[in-house]
Amino acid sequence: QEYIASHSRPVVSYYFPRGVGEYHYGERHPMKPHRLSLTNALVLGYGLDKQIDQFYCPRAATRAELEAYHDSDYIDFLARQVSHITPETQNEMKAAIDKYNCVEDCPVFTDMYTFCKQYAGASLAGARKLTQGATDIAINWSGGLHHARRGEASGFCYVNDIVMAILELLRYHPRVLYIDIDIHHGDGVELAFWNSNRVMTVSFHKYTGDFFPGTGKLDDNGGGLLGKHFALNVPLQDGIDDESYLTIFRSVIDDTVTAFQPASIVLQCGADSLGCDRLGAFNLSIAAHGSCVDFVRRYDLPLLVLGGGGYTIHNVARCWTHETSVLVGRTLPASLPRTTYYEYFAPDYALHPPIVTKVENMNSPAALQRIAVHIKNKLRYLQG
Ligand code: V1S
Ligand code: CA
Ligand code: ZN
Repeated sequence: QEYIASHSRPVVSYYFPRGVGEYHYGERHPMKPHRLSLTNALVLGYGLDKQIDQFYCPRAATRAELEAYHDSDYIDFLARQVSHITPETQNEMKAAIDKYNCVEDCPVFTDMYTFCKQYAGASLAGARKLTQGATDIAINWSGGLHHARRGEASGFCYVNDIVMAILELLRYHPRVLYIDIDIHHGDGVELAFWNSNRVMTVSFHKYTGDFFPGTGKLDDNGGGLLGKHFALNVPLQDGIDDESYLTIFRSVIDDTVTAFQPASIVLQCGADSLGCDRLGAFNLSIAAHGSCVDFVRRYDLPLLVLGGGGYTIHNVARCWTHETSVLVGRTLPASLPRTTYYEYFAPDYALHPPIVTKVENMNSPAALQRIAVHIKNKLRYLQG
């Protein structure tokens, strides 16, 4: 009996704020919260809720919780956008909207403040369960909005739930490792902990002059008195395939965990690194994206798993459903269950649709090997 208990599977908790899939950034905007409804429908359709130990509808974050990271004048601004914005009120607010970067990429939309408090509340709830030892793995697919700054919105992100969750973990854990597999650089999280030796940030991303947000070069490694060497960046080129990505991911993460010895891990699973993404240009399959999640899970450390980008929404839902199954240790049937959104998954209705290669792999094995070795050498600074 005892033997079985000590080898029992991890406790997995899942956080889905009520109605979080019903917000709209705007008709032409690529960020579609509706993908969260598709994901949740597939998770329930597959019956994964029966394997998940705790299925929560978390409360919204409070203003005080948001202010643990964000400037109060910025939160004031977000809070004032509660009612429907008319052209007249938007005109009056124009200066503030510009100041807080709530234009184009980050439009003002109906109930955006409630949306922010919901996704941030879910990440915080997960972090708290982890620090209480009440769960081993916490999943919030509505979180992972890694670009938000202390005092302004950036890249579809208004409040930085990741920074808030890491600050909560740091109350109990001496060191937290942040891993980011979204195709974009995790700049907001890197910036928040740039001067810290208690948070190591590692982002894998497309890095070319004009790709958003334009930061994250190999030699950006943290700063200040304490933070130097505690940020890692893995700049990649278009078209990276499963084998190349998994090789560099496993090498960098294994070296980082050995050198940094984190007490917990936060994993941002942006699904815009999949092939066929509307904004991305990598070539990963859902299986390979999920293998990254599985690789991190195997360290058996308290783990907070978050969403992020992902703009071909039928694949985002497939990906995060598959990853939920990886985290609970179950293999799913290849055919998708019938849900309200079944028609989104035409024509194959499969969990792992064939990925049509659109972009050539511009990452040579030699270039990737050089990056891996370079990072291995950087991690030597952490020892001793
Ligand atoms: N790539 C890209 C892209 N597309 C858009 C966009 C398109 C239509 C719209 F109606 C509104 C926005 N913006 C961008 C990027 C921002 C990408 C953010 C990724 C977020 C994440 O996945 O990492 C996490 C959730 N913005 C830009 O490239 C900036 C511009 C330079 C070009 C687009 N215009 C709208 C603003 C300026
Ligand atoms: Ca990234
Ligand atoms: Zn992204």
